[in-house]
Amino acid sequence: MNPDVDLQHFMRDIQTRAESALDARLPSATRMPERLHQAMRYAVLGGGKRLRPLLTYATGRALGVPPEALDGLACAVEFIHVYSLIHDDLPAMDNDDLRRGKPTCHIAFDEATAILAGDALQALAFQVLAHDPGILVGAEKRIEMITALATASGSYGMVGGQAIDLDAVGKSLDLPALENMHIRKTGALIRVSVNLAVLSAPGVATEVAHGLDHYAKSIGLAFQIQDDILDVESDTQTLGKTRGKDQDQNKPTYTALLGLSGARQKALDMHGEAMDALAGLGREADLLRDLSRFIVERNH
Ligand code: GRG
Repeated sequence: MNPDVDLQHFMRDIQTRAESALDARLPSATRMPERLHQAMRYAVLGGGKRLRPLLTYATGRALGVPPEALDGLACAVEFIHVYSLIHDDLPAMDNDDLRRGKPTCHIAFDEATAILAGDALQALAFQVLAHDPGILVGAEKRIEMITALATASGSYGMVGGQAIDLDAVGKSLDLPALENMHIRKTGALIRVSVNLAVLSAPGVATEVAHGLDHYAKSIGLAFQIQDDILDVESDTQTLGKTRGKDQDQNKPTYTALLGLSGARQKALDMHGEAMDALAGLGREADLLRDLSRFIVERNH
């Protein structure tokens, strides 16, 4: 079998599956307050690579969890991700007008509506984890899942990483400090996308769970390094978001610290670490391997 073809099929299937799972869990655009619900649907639907859902479903496949039991988990993580994109694009943060190839939420609607849409998506994520009937675990496991997502997205995770990032504008960070920021800002949510699927599988051996967590941590960093590379090398149209923002805002990046070829090597090293972390798993984890490769080879 050609791994590229397998991955393309999987990505297409999951992107379609995630789209309808997200659609089904979002409030209807005709339900009050209509404008808020329209903004939530505008930001979530019809765009994005759905990398985090892809990781949840690929981990589930490696552990024998059926996709129906993963839909709610994948949606919860994607709702948090989209809320972070909406808020990150606001004038008070990155002040961007393009996201996923279309006007950002506050441009298409207005700033107050965009803030509220992000807030409501965050709440919806936890509502889904707490109540989604498809998630086939008991109350105790659900609480573990809610705790994991809250920790990954809160002040010790994504929001904390964003705070460190905002504070670092115009300053120089060394490599460990840059890595610490990204482990929180983008890495934590990528990591929990894998770990929620692990929590949904019964009887996962501790070494397997550790291996998957290490895989997720490694690809989280690889993802960010590639993001920095693309910010230098790609163009706005391919990225679907404004290129070169990091340099313009004088933000510390892997490319600034290591140069382009150093950053490329570091991304490959992280991919290698992710592969090693999956050594205890067989062919059932091949999609996770392919996704890691996709992360370091992607052009958007
Ligand atoms: C504002 C609460 C708050 C958090 C912001 C993660 C984050 C923290 C902001 C996202 C902004 C950003 C551009 C981060 C750099 C890397 C990143 C997460 C890019 C977007 O993720 P992709 O490439 O996006 O997976 P798609 O659109 O494909 O889902």
